[in-house]
Amino acid sequence: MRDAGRFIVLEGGEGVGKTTQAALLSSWMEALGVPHVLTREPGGTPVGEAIREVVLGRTDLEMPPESELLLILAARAAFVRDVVRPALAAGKVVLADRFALSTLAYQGYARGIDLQDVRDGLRIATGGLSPDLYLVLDLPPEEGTARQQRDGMAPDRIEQEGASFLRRVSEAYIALSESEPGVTVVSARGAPEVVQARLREALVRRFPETFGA
Ligand code: T5A
Repeated sequence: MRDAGRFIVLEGGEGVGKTTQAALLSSWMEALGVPHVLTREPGGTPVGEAIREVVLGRTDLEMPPESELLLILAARAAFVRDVVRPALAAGKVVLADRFALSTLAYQGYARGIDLQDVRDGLRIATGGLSPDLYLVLDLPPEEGTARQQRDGMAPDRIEQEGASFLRRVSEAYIALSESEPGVTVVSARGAPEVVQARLREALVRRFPETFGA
């Protein structure tokens, strides 16, 4: 078994293929013998999954942006304490579908909450823990929405915000990829296996000791 202890996060707007790619990366890590934990946010813990049901599942609820932010941060605190830190301490890779970049993009840029307030909340929730690498999957928002609609995926409470909100999210990821440390942008265009090859290449380049031949 290889020594791991890396925190890697897949990010991007709706329908870019994070879940699909996370599962493929997990299979690859399995084949390489890299010990890892595959997880998602909001969720990943009992507290997080319960909050996910409210934040995403309750399409009937109107919620102030600040309530949404604080619920997501509440889920994150449990996620960091109960999933991420123990796995890293055990020398595993944590492969997460979304983390703090989502909060900056959705609650900060797209909902319009002051970015410094979001960062202050993130510091409380994460205790200052940052991923070693964010892999941002880049796809025009209308293509992500088209993929979801083609495959009959019902929109959750946040996805229901519509096209202009999703465009702000997409623009936010472009801005964040330039301003935040540890972000690599990967094109999400093409078949899943083509996107997967790009992601693996990025991981081998960044962590040759963990993922190299
Ligand atoms: N949120 C989350 C916040 O607002 N703040 C936060 O801090 C956090 C952590 C998460 C929601 O919560 C919000 C953001 C989100 O709105 P989610 O269900 O996890 O909710 O939503 P997404 O992450 O957007 O998940 P989706 O399933 O909608 O998109 P994915 O995971 O990016 O895409 P995936 O893999 O499910 O693929 C979508 C469809 O496209 C197909 C798949 O088969 C699937 O049908 N597909 C492809 N089709 C063609 N070519 C490819 N290369 C394809 N790859 C996948």
